[in-house]
Amino acid sequence: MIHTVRFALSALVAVAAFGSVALAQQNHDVMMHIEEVEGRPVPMFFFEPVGLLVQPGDTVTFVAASPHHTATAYHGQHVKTHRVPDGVPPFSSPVVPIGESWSYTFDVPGTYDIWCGPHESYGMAMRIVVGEPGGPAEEPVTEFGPDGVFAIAGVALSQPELASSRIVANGAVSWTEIVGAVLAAGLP
Ligand SMILES: [Cu+2]
Repeated sequence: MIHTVRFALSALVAVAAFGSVALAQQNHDVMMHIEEVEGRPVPMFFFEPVGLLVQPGDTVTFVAASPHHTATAYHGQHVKTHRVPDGVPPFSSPVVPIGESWSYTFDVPGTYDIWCGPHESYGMAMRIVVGEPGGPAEEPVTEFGPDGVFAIAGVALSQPELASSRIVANGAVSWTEIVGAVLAAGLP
């Protein structure tokens, strides 16, 4: 009997502790989309939202609403321009099949630029601000080659709508806010 009561109490404490953690640390969904564009042979590949503010300790779940995307840090160890805060490991999802998802917890404050392995050259990149802006992703994109922010991805991340101060002010930036500029820049 005493044992049962102790068990019930410890379960209650565990629920209380989990509850407070769940309140403090939020989860955010980012969808990974493919969408046909009228009059164009190649569809758009994009993250929605394309700009997102989270707090340190928050988790972002990248949901593959369409096939074969990744969420990959612009990190020097990926042989790319380094555009995540110092001390952040070279994280990457595997290729996420349609209907599945991959989650990453952002602990280090600063600005993170992220690309999709298969679709970077089509403009599939996004920016996440963790807490407050900072780090190398605050610098303008200057390298648009394969080792930089490749092709249309560099165009997407250079849009003024994706300025980290604006991401902080708005909480999120939709792909619809930059799609016109991205298409105009020469998406196939
Ligand atoms: Cu993709």
